[in-house]
Amino acid sequence: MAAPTQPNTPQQVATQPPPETMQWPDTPKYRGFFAPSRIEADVWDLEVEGRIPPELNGAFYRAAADTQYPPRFPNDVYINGDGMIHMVRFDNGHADLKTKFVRTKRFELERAARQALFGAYRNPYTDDPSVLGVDDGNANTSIIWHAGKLLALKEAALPYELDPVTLDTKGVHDFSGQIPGRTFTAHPKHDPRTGELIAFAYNASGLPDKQIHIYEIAGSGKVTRAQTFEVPYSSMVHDWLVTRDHFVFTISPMVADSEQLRREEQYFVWDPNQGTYVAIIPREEGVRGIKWFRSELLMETHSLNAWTEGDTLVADHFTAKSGWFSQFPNTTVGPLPEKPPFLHRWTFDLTQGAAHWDDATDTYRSEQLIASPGDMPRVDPRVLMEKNRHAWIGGMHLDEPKCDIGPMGPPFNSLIYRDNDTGETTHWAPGEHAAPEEPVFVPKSEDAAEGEGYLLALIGRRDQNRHDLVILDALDIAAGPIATVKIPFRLRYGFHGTWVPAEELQR
Ligand code: V55
Ligand code: FE
Repeated sequence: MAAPTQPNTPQQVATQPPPETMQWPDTPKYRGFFAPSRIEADVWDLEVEGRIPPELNGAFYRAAADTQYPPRFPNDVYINGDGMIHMVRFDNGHADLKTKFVRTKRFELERAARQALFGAYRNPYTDDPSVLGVDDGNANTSIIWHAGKLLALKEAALPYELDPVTLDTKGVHDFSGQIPGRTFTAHPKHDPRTGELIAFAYNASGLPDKQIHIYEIAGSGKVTRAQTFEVPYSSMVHDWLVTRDHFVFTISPMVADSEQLRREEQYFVWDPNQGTYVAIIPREEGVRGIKWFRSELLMETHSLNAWTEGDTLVADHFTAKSGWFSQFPNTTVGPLPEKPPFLHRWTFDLTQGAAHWDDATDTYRSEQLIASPGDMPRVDPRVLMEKNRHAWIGGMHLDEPKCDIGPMGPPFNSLIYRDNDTGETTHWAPGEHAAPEEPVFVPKSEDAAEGEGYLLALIGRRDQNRHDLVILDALDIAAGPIATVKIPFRLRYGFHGTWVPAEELQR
């Protein structure tokens, strides 16, 4: 085991005096464009270059980690920041901005104390004794709309429900007590045919454990099925793949261990000797029909889409041949370089696979789909779980200059489109001082063909210390924005978002 970067014990942490000045750590992720923004604002009628399509009526929501107080550990992971929601409401050619922190229990307690009380990411042993046992959810990773509710998600805790108009926090959403655990993924999938939300939870006990729970939640909010299966080791399971007929989990050795948590602050440690496994679970039969495969050592970052055709399962996702060392640098074998994620297509023969991971073999095909590294993929949500034609990603396009103001944030210089029928890609780059964040697809109308619609993405204008929200023709992103909505200040760069049509909001 590598030496922890910041050894500590709960006692040491608890006796730290409260900070006398309000100051961010002097590290790159708290400096310049990457410093917390913390601005809660209403800006009506944002300046627009070009013309917002009048049929674009609804709200773009996005979750970010915008730290309220200096962390108790200067090397705290970025993803431990407080949930901040960015909303741009589109109304008949106009765009209004609202930003607000999620009032989590943690946020409210820390605000009252005027300092951080929660310690390292998911590590209760590093929290101030005054908050022991308090839910540490920070609702900073994604935001979804389900059963008429706006939910801000963090995989380490349960969702928080927000008012979709005011962004006021309504409280923790535990699905009316229908799910047993303390956690819920930030990457549930909407089944476009049934309106169901298909979700999972790992480490649902609140500490490292080897169970994964799968939930099927009806459009009404009723949990119709909950199942549990076991994995070879406890590790980060950030995203997954869902087809109409199967659930696919990539289990990578970014492992979590309770003993380690007591000894050091970091929740995850990369153990390359443990290997990578893939679990495929038939949706109808359930976990009894689980099949295990082996993979070369890698980590899935985010999934694009997957589908089942007879005995073949196709899974398109970003995988990196390393752990996520920028967040969790400890490994069991000393320093290792972090490798970027690339979009890969995995093809499985479902007649293969083993009932137990010990017997699994490496019997699938893997092919790289896009030459440039990237992440934050999107398909038209109406074709999720079946074969899609169109795909969009954030990418580091090899032919474009790297954003020259770094090093933090999504390392993208472009939005990239890929046609699944021809394999061709096109892209749009916002300029060398700018970095796009995750794109969100909005169909032109409910019955528009797949891909007919708009691609919305926040662009960090790093030289101007502010953001733009661009609207691109999703099938012609190379043409550049149809409209650029100018945000007059800097948002802290964020993660995942969604679009909710006006008709849904009014219901
Ligand atoms: C990720 C993000 C998280 C998290 C765990 O992108 C993994 C991966 C933003 O929070 O808590
Ligand atoms: Fe994610």
